[in-house]
Amino acid sequence: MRIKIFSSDTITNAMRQIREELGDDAVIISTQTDDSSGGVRITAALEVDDHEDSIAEILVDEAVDTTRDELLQAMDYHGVPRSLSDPMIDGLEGNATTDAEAALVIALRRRFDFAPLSLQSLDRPLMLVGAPGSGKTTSAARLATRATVEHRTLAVITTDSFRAGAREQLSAFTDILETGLHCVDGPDELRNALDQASQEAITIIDTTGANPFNASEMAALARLIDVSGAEPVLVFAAGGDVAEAAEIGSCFSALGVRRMIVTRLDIARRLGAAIGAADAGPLSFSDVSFSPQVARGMKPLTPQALARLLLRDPNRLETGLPSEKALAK
Ligand SMILES: Nc1nc2c(ncn2[C@@H]2O[C@H](COP(=O)(O)OP(=O)(O)OP(=O)(O)O)[C@@H](O)[C@H]2O)c(=O)[nH]1
Ligand SMILES: [Mg+2]
Repeated sequence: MRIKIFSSDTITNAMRQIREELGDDAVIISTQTDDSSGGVRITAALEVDDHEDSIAEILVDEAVDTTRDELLQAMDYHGVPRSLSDPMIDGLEGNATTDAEAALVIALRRRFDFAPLSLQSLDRPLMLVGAPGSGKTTSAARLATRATVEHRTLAVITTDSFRAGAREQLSAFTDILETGLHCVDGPDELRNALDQASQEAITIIDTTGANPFNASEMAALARLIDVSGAEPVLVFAAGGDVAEAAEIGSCFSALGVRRMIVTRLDIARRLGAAIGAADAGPLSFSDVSFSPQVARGMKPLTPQALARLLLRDPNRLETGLPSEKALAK
């Protein structure tokens, strides 16, 4: 029940105020003459069920629209095209929540798969593939470290006989891990190296960077995937153009890639490209790295973590620009 007192010079004016404010359902409880002003004081009441109203508000109201706006704003910041963010967020109807993070977790789970690289569940070698410089060798070193920490037998192979210093880059880590590095040149040597590796070993294969838009490089990579029977995992550097990333995701998906490690989260502020690549593949999100240091490792990317990354307030992220104080020094 809402009760309110209306004062006016005439009954007609007071009644008009009551109708405007409380509507036609208002009931008049009392009418009094106001001795001090010579006008009238009318006490009116409106029967409302506050309890039901509060539930109705929680179910569907502007608060939910605000959540939708907040999510769209975050997706816009990351450069996620509306053709992707609109259906993701529209699909939330019926899951109305005022908690943006919880809502985004629901939307992300619906649209994407999350499949962390758990060494326990591997039933075939892992082959790290991707564009030049995306972080394949560093990811191979991180996975090798993870296998060593988990006391697993390890076999590390590189097919990168192309780039100067590529073998040395990886052997610097395999030496520390006290495991050998098998360097192979071409599909036949790869097949032989795999035949010699222990069946129990976690086998990690590093590859030469492949330009996704170069047919002969992709054909050579397809052949390596084919002879090895390995699971090809895309290593994708966060940041960059969203449309380009979607094409990269599709090109590697055509070779049988189904999941993706996202590197350089520390360098990229916008995650639209990673989202676009995953969506176009489609590719599942597996792990992420966020440091040039191998020792920092990789972490599984959960829907909750991705939601939190997408909802970070851009105004509170470090810019890397020197502060006035630092410049004054
Ligand atoms: N800041 C940052 N740097 C990274 C990350 N992951 C890898 N890097 C750096 O990125 C550079 C390239 O990494 P690599 O692992 O050599 O990349 P790659 O895909 O093997 O390169 P190619 O073999 O030449 O195709 C190196 O300097 C790494 O230290 C990351 O998560 N954050
Ligand atoms: Mg490399």
